[in-house]
Amino acid sequence: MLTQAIVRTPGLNAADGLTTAELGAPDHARLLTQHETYVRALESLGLKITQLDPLPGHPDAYFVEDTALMFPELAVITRPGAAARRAEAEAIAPTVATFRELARLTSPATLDGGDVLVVGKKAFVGISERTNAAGADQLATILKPHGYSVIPVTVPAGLHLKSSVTSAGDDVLVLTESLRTEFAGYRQIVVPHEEAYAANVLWINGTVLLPDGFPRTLAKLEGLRLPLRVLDQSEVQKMDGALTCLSLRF
Ligand code: CIR
Repeated sequence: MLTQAIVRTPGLNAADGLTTAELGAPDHARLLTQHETYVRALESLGLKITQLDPLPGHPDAYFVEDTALMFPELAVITRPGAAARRAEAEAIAPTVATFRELARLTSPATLDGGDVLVVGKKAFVGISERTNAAGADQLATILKPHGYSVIPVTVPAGLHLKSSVTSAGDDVLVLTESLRTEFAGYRQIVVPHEEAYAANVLWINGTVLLPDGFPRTLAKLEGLRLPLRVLDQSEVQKMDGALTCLSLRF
């Protein structure tokens, strides 16, 4: 059962963040509304919200997922792969430290939280433009005493591993076709090619949140017979962000 979430309000400079999306600049008012709707959705699913202020000079800082990994036993402060985002990790550390003992990744490791998918005691780590093998290795060393194994996975497309695979149940994964083999053994919901963005869903206390505008994925998820909530993520998507990126949940 998840009980807490840490989020950060998008700053006025959110349009200055990193992106490859080519969908235009986000509308700030709409971005704030979408963020607020997201936060209220988490709250309504039982999470107590810790909401941080925008971080001056760091337009991507509301993508808090990339800055820390939350486990029941400890938290890991990451070392984000984009140099422009690196200071975000130390900025969130004092807040995370109020909930968990901290471990830290150090140079030469780079790792974004968006590249880490934890399923039970397995941590799948995407090797991507942001996360390197040293990041996966350091994480494995930190997690080993707690009984987790780290499994590196080459990220096939998109920014992060969780751009292409997320959980929608204890052993249910929503994923793109390209990752089917890596995640053989799990029940799989494969998103259609043209709906690849919808592979990033958020499973919170038995409810699945998914982005608006992906009807074929929605129809497939209805087969899970779990409560579903559809959230408009249009402005977040313009900055290469998705549902999981916007919070740390634990
Ligand atoms: C970036 O490029 O770092 C941000 N504009 C988007 C980060 C999205 N984070 C995530 O998927 N976990």
